[in-house]
Amino acid sequence: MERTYVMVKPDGVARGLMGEVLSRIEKKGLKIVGMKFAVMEEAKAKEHYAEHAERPFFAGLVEFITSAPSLSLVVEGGDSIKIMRAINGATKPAEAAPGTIRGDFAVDTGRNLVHASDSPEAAEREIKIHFGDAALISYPRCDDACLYE
Ligand code: IDP
Repeated sequence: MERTYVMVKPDGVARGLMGEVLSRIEKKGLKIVGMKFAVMEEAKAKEHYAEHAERPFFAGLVEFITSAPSLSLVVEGGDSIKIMRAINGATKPAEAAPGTIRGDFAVDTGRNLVHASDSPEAAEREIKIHFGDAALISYPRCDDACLYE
């Protein structure tokens, strides 16, 4: 089973959308196997967004991500990386389709509520940054048998 890293960013927490995001993930049939509610350390935020270090929005992004609590998740399931990107919607909320989290609840790119890894390499890297060696807990769900062929 594939695993991906998902974050409800500080704007999502502040707007009371943690439950909405968790609910969409669970209803889709993906399994939450790791969860951490914390104010992200600056070093972790910089490492997480390292690919954007030279972009003009980098400093503001790191400042925002570390300004208040966020919810880190590890989500497991078939094709979970692609599926989570689809659930979140396009990076720019104006381009995010209705029915996606960003399409339904966000307006500004800098306040787009959620993150999800964009590749298997990114998922592995991001899970390591945010969960380290912490045990991830897989468990049976009673609908497992109906979700997969
Ligand atoms: P993603 O979050 O959909 O993977 P990325 O292009 O990797 O999108 O950008 C990471 C995050 O950086 C975005 O989710 C958004 O919060 C922020 N970001 C990207 N582009 C801009 C911008 O032009 N202005 C402000 N923030 C931006």
